Formats: sequence, structure tokens, C-alpha cells
Amino acid sequence: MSYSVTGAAAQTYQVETVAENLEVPWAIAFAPDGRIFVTERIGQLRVIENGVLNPEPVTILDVGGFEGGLLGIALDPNFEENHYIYLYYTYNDFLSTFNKLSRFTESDNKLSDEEVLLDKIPGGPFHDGGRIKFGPDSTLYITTGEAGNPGLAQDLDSLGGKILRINSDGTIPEDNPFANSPVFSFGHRNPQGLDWDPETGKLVISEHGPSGERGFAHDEVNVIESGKNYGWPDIVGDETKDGLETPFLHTGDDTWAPSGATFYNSDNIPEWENMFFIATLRGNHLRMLDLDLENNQVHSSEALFSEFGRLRDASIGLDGNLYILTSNRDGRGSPQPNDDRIFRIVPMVIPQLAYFPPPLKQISDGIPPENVTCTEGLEIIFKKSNGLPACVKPSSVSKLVERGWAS
Ligand SMILES: [Ca+2]
Repeated sequence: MSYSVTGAAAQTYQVETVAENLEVPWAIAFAPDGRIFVTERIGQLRVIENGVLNPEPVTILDVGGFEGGLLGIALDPNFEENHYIYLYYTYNDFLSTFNKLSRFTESDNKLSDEEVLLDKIPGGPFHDGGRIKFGPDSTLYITTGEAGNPGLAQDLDSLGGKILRINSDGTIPEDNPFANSPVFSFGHRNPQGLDWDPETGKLVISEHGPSGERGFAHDEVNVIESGKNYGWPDIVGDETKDGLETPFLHTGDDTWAPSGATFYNSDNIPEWENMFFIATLRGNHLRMLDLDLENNQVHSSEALFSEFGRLRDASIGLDGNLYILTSNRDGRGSPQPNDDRIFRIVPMVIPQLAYFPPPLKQISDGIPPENVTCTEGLEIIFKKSNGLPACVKPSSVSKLVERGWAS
């Protein structure tokens, strides 16, 4: 056997196509029974069953807003029992545009019994937010945009420009920071990605930076704490002001246009464990960040998958694999044949040893596994079942040991 080890990442995964010919897919959700639900911004909910995209939409909603439409989706934590699906969508009401969050009941790939949990969320042609996700605490978090009206982000009586938090039945959790309000944090412009760090449990979001009204670029990653003010439109980039949070990370003069985001809460590709991935639109890539939330540091920042055009969402499936959604038919991209598409990034299967280039090279040089050494900063562990070595970050060791590895 021979291996060309040019870089760790290039050798460790392969890309599979999950679905194609979609119309601006926006968000994806995974059912315990293996079905995959995906929203299309034009108002359709689609389902992939047994690996096949069902041509019949699960539902078609009457949506409005230019860059709004059918946006976020979440399945109830008890989906197996109640079949609740939550959708966030933009709609027109006479001359106004709003967003709402509704809960539907799914049966045989159809939705019924719409129950509106949040309504009249400020909407517009742009900045409609729209990502929804259940947190580790089983409450539902919702990102909303300021709908082109920056002042709303600072108005605690408005649902625009916020991270909202509600119970799954639409009631307000007792420990929300503002009495009788779904507002969890404020001062946001147009956040569209959120997830929880598997190591610290902290909520991390991605957020579009300004496009003229307060300069340009300066997209943000923020670590969200209950009740805090993240500054829009009063501060941008490194600016500071009493009582306002400067971002954990901003992109300076670069524009990523960050949308969906996820932590790699999986060991399918060991060197990606706990990395924070952000789908970028204008950036045309998947951003991989190694965040150290405890020490307030970014250890690395890398652009992956720049060959697929605009990316709208990144999410980890129940199979532990990373899924990414293209957004080339949204009016701002250059569609490739069969766009838009959903890709699944899976570990390279053949040869299996290629997951772990540094020790592998040594094995192929005739050094026995017990004598391999890792590059600086990595620690060697062995898979108990077959004794194969892997070089991993020290922070991942204890988790991998729980999953059948030995240090
Ligand atoms: Ca901010």
C-alpha cells in the first residue's frame, strides 16, 4: 500500500450527494426513524426517506419576503411520540411582512394542525433571521433579524433582532432573563446559525455583519449569555461600549455572510471533533473554527468545500456525519448542474488507516503501531477493537476512551 499524505484533512473524508435539484434549501432536520426533512425557501417542506427525495412535498406554505420564506425547522425532542415539527416562515399580511413560528403534527409525510407559537415577528425582504433549534435544556431557541430596521434590535418590546427562547408548547420559560418575554438576548442584526459547544455547553451563534448601514463586512460569531446585549447597531467589530458585548470573533473587512452553524459533536472524523462549522453564502465555503471558549481564543480558522458555491446550512445528522446545503438558486449564486444540493461528509472508508496520516506513514515505513509518534500537540490513542493508532487533540482523549479507545 502507498499513501500520499499531503495534508490531514484531504485524506480523511469523502463527499456524498444526499439530494439534488432542490429550490433554495434552508434548513435540515433528522428524525429518529431515519427520515431527513429539509425546508425550501419557496415554501415547501421536503422529505428524504430511505435515501430518496420524495417528489411530493410534505407541505406547501404560502410564504412572503424576498430573502425570507420557509426558513428554519426543528423536530420535537420527543418526535417519536408526538410527531411535532416546528417551522419558521415569512408571510405577507396586506402591506406588511412578518415571520411566525408554528408547530405542526406530522403523519405519513404530511403536516396538519398548525398551532402558531410566535407571531408578528418583524419581517421584511431582508434580515428575517429564521434558524430554530432545541437546546440541551429542551427549550426552543429562535434567531430573528431586525428586518432592515436596526432600532428594533435594541427594543426589548420587539421580537426582531433577538435570540428568543420558548418552551415547546410556546409558553415562556420561567428562567428567561426578562419577565414574560421570549427574549433571551438582544442587539442582533441578522443571526442565522446557532449551536451549543459540546465541551462547555455554551450557546454560540453566527450573525451577518452590516452591508452599508454601519460599514461593511464584520460578520460575527457570538457566545450568547442570557439577557445580554450584543450591540447592533451601536457597536460593530472591535468597537466597545458599556453594557454591550463585542463579538467573540468578527471577520474584519472580509464578508462570509454566515448562515447555519454546527459543532462537530461526533467522532466520525476524529480530527474534526468539537470544531465549529459555519456555512457561508458570499464566502462560498464551509468555515471550520477551532474555538477555545474557556480561554476566549480561536486556535484555527480554515475554509473548506469552496467548490460547491454558496452554502446555507451545516448540521450533524443522527449518523454523526456532517450535512451541508447549497444555496446557489437563491438569486445571488451561479447554479451548477443539479443545484441546489445536500451533501454528506463521511469518513474515508478505503483505506481505513487513512484517517490517521502521521502514524500511518510510520506504519507504512515499517514502524510497529506501538512505536508511532504524533506531531506536536497531538496525543496518540488506540482503537481497542483492532489496535489502530490515531493522533488526536488532548481534549478529545477522554471522550474517545468512553467510545472504545484506549490511551
Ligand atoms: Ca454585535
